[in-house]
Amino acid sequence: MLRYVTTNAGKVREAEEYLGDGISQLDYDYTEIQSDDLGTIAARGAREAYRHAGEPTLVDDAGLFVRALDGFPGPYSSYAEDTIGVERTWELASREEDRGASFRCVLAYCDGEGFDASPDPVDKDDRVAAAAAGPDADGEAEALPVKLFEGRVRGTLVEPRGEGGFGFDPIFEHEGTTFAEMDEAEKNAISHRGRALAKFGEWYAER
Ligand code: ITT
Ligand code: NA
Repeated sequence: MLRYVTTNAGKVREAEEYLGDGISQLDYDYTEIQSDDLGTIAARGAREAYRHAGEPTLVDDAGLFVRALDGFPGPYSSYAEDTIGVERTWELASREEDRGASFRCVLAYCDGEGFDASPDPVDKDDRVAAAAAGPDADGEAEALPVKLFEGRVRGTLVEPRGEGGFGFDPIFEHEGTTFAEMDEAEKNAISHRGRALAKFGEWYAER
């Protein structure tokens, strides 16, 4: 059974909507290293979770990148939500003329096996993600292979609207609708996580 490693129930609902009952949540709080790169954080987490669970693991590291704030909070989004919260993140962004932002999600898969030399990465996101999957230096004799899948979506930050979704969804508008105003299927069809899940699903079906 593939384990979706997260403490966040909102992520699990979206992954289940996408991947069906082929997955189950592993509520495991892996060590989130400090890095400005989601792929590095997710790769480390996937290795740690695999060693912990002994089953194939998929770790999901995501963040909100605000253009006018040079990408803040980015990899520190969870910390930003826990400290200043969604409303005050919006207040910060609302002082800027440029309200552009993106959500990014990196999925890291580890099952203890190696991967065939992969064909050329699909796009630049995947090349960036592939580079981040390199060996780590966490003291293990050998770094387990990890495969990364990335998805991004652009949007505009707005005053909070909507009751659905989770996290920063109420302030993230895409083509006139906030992510919190969409149901799971609508959000998955365009979201960072949906795009990463689509790439993963295609690859996993072949494995
Ligand atoms: P895990 O690490 O246990 O998976 P988390 O919620 O801490 O749970 P992240 O570190 O990836 O996960 O999350 C970064 C932050 O971004 C966190 O505050 C999330 O609520 C938020 N976030 C992630 N995906 C989101 C999405 O699709 N919509 C809105 N906010 C999202
Ligand atoms: Na986290």
